[in-house]
Amino acid sequence: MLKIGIICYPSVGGSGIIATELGKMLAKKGHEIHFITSSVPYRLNSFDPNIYFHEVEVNHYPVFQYPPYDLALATKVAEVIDTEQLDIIHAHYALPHAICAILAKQMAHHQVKIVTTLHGTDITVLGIDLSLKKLIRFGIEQSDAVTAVSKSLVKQTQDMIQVDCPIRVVYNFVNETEYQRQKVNLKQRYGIKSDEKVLVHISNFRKVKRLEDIIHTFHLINKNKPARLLLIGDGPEYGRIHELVKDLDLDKCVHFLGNQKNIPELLSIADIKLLLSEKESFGVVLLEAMACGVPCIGSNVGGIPEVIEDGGNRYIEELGDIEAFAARTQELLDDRVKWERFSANAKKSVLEKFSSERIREEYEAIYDEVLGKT
Ligand code: GMT
Repeated sequence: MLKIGIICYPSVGGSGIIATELGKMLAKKGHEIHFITSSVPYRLNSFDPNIYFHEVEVNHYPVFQYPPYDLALATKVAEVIDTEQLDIIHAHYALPHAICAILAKQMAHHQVKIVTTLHGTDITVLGIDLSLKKLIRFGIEQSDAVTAVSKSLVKQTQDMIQVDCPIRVVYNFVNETEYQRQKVNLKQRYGIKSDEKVLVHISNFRKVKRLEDIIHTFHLINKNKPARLLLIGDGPEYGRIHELVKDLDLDKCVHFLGNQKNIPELLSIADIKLLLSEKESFGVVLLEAMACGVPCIGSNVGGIPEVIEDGGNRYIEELGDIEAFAARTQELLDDRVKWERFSANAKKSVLEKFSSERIREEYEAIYDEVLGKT
């Protein structure tokens, strides 16, 4: 059994969820897991004697204009490597987490291997700040193994960073026991009629998520027959999208729910999930919906087509093509037999292609390989 340190963002985002769920699964298998982050990860909600949490504290010295979180993290990681005699550091994101892990490895006395998982936003950041390219390349090349969450992200990373090392694809997964369609009566609680159709979108409301496309697609659907749209999450676009909803006179049928914990329950009243982003290396929210039997309509961007394959029927349309998104959504809403087929295919895909057990084994094989155990 291994001692594994996990560095991730503790917040609601997909990368933090994947890192935490992976840690929980590894702990169940008997590995000793050490989360090293600024606060207890959002999904670390159950007790396991194999799971430890090491909080990174940042002191606010007046001499620094910005608190040096990355340095505090590297110092803490080095400390945990030595005190806990870690075998592996699994860094989620090259920037800053792999960089901190590399620095920590050099400071620590105990030998450790670094596995880095790329989640996509590194590459997005690079599109904005090219000066970071060398640093991201360094983080990737100095890791003992690097994974990315989709083939598309591997290609994008190679194209943009020209790294001189292999990057393997390890897909994301969901906790299948938690994410299942449940018999819930939530529709009534939101004042939704039992025969009214429900669309859902979940994100951190960043510009790349193209929430205006979600609203315009819903607007077209709603013109045909009154429906509801649940918007779950929060972020920088909230105010602007709220205005748009008001301007289109949709405020009675669009529900802004903010960040929610009971996602499987909410997905259980949904008919269709929309993810129309302009950048998306994977889209964990798609898997969450699929696990609850909710068919997904997505933009043909990044890893989205790897997650929602067409399976003989198109789920994917070109970025920004509101009419096409609305037509596909309407098609599924109007044809129950087709909807049932899509719903069943979605669940099957989660259990087969994205099985959590399988993904855990893939990561374990990588850990063993870098430790020279295979
Ligand atoms: O999408 C975001 O802004 C959040 C970000 C994160 O750190 O969770 O998501 C990235 O990682 C997720 C987990 O691998 C992927 O499902 C998301 O597609 C990816 N986001 C982008 O590529 C924009």
